[in-house]
Amino acid sequence: MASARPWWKDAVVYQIYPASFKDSNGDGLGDIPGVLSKMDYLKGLGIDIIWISPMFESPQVDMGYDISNYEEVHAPYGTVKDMEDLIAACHSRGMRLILDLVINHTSDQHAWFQESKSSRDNPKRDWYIWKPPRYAEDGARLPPTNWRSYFSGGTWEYDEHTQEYYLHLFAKEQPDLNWENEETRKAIYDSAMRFWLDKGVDGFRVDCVNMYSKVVDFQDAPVVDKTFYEQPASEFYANGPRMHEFLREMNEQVLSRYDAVTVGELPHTPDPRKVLQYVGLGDRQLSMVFQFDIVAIGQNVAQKYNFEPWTLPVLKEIVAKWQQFIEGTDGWTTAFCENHDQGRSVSRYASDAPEHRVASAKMLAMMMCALTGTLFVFQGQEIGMINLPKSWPIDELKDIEALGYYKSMAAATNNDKETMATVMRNLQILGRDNARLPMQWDSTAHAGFTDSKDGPWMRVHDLYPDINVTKQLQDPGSTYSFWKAMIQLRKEHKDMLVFGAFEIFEPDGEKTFVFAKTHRNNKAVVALNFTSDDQRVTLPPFDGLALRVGTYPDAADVEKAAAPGNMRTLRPWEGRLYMA
Ligand code: TEU
Repeated sequence: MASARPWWKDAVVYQIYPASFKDSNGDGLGDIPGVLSKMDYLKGLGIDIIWISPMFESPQVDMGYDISNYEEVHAPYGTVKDMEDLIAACHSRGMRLILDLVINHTSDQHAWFQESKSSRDNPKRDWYIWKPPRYAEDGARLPPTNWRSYFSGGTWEYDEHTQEYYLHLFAKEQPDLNWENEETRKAIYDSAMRFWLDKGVDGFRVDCVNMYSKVVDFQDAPVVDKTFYEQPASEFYANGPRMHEFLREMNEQVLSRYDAVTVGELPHTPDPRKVLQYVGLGDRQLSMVFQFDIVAIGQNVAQKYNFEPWTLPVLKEIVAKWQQFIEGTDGWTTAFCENHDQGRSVSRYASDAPEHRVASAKMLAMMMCALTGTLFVFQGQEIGMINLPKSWPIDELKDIEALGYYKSMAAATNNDKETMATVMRNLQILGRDNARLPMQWDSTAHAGFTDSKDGPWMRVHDLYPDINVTKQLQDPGSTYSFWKAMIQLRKEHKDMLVFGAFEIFEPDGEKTFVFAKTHRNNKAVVALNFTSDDQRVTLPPFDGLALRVGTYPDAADVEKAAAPGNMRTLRPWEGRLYMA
């Protein structure tokens, strides 16, 4: 039911990770003026909306997802004035800007938390989640529950001064706000949302959007991982009892008054019916969400970084499921496979071997640009950036989650050599650092990301002389040029490619992925080879299918030479798009 088509549905969104995008002042860290200097580059790629990851004032324990003041900019990134300039720079180019809305928690340095922890009877005590200790039979002090935090260890931190624990689903420096308190919610709406909406931002990517409502009787989670005391506990804090009520309130009181778009981050929600509750247009909660199945591929349920090999039918089923779940409803979906929390898609879903990585990047670009939903591209994806080199040691990693996992595994196994080698391999595939390497702009020192004498805040990928923007801008056969052409094609054929009905063929095939997108009598067929060998595929028997785009430069000639009929041979990691 493609009835309503608000402005954000056919938009292409580009995510900027400010620390790693472009340094303008030589301090080794990206910044807002750096973003401003690349606006024409983004416009040239065909981007409609920029989503910038947190650029707010923050002690940076979790790269800005720990905010100490929603109404200030992290000084090394720039000023509120720079943000106003960025809003204007987007709008003057017909583009929009969305910010990251991190309101499940604040930094422990936020003034609200400083007050809250100052005494048990402080008026803001109840703005965070405080609980008394439990005591074991031997008198040992225990946290209120055994819940595991995302960054290893428990979710409760003891405060000596007031002798209670506070809840933190992430780092102990990221205390969870108490959404049960109406005054807190109002303060969040004012400070984190209205402040920026009044300056003209066009919406938000909403961090941890389903975690605000906890099951408030705070019970222990069942033991599923005997290695640790702390246990996965998402059933007690994800999609909690008041979640939809809170989002409706937020929409009614804030978002709807500005025509703001929202894309919520929705982990722990595999059931399409539950996802639809968030994204139905009529219910006015969120515009769309990032459902997590695609990025959870290869992750273990109990210990996310324990990498598990997977097969192509798994990926195909996930893509099909989240393409089709909105059919016949008023919901909307997203197409994405990268962000700042994930390994690079070429390395995870295809091949980053030197001889295959360009083909792989183009093949994935073709897939993404043909999917229904709002399309999200993460910085560097458009040039086919890949995971960090396998040879890098743990000292090169910066992410609090990666380091937490590394330390907890070392402690649990007494630094067992074999285990720790596996841990490093897991992080090289799945670690968040993979996405956070500086953007590769050119082949000069530090990939043109910074001219700091001391180099960038995080090491630049060894392969930047090969994989960089400047080189690709000049090359019509590059990954960048392919993305640009595919984005244009997506816009020209939006009825099929952005809004069309999705159909999958041979879902069990382990080597190739063939799907169709249909709008009325028009069809697009995408055939993708997910292996490093030639593969035979059967195109669906639609009349008049003709090749429209191929990821290999000679695709048109090869197509002409193909034997009559529906069989085709795809070369390693090749993709072809046909239309009828
Ligand atoms: O992530 C929240 C989240 O649910 C996770 O999937 C996250 O990727 C983490 O790695 C869990 O294992 C958001 C942000 O995207 C992330 O960068 C932040 O660290 C987190 O919230 C806390 O704000």
